[in-house]
Amino acid sequence: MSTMSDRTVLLLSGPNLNLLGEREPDIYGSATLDDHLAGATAAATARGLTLEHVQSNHEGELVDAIHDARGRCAGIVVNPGAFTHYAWAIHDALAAFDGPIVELHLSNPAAREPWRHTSVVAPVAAGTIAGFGAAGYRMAVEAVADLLDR
Ligand code: CA2
Repeated sequence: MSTMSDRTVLLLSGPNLNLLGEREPDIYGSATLDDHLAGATAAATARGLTLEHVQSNHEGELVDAIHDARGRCAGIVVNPGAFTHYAWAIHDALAAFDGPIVELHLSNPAAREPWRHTSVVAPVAAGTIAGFGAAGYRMAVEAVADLLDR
């Protein structure tokens, strides 16, 4: 039987985010995913939270990670990458998660190509942090912490 942790937060990173720091620094910055993880972990520790991280380029693996968080993690921060815009299986998995969910983007998809303006994750998230680059990782963890402390 799994044990619910009221202080563990899952950070989920979708496809291609493992390439951060290698290409497109003008859009996504020069920091690597490990750098963002370090920032998010520091923010989590400061709020008495433990951060877990899963990155995958595969939709089903992200769905599995969300299922694994059920009854075990208190909240989720998710940057679904391009899955944001069409992956209904991720929407459905998140809808079956009980705690607060914060959607996170480095860039501001609303200010980019029209196909990025739709998010299938937004309807199951408490809110979205987008366009603040690396600072968004700290802000998203803060947002989950605030929701948990309510
Ligand atoms: O702004 C974000 O965080 C995004 O979720 C990033 C996704 C994009 O499809 C979303 O619309 C917005 C793409 C991540 C791709 O990251 C790369 C990093 C380095 C090189 C190529 C892609």
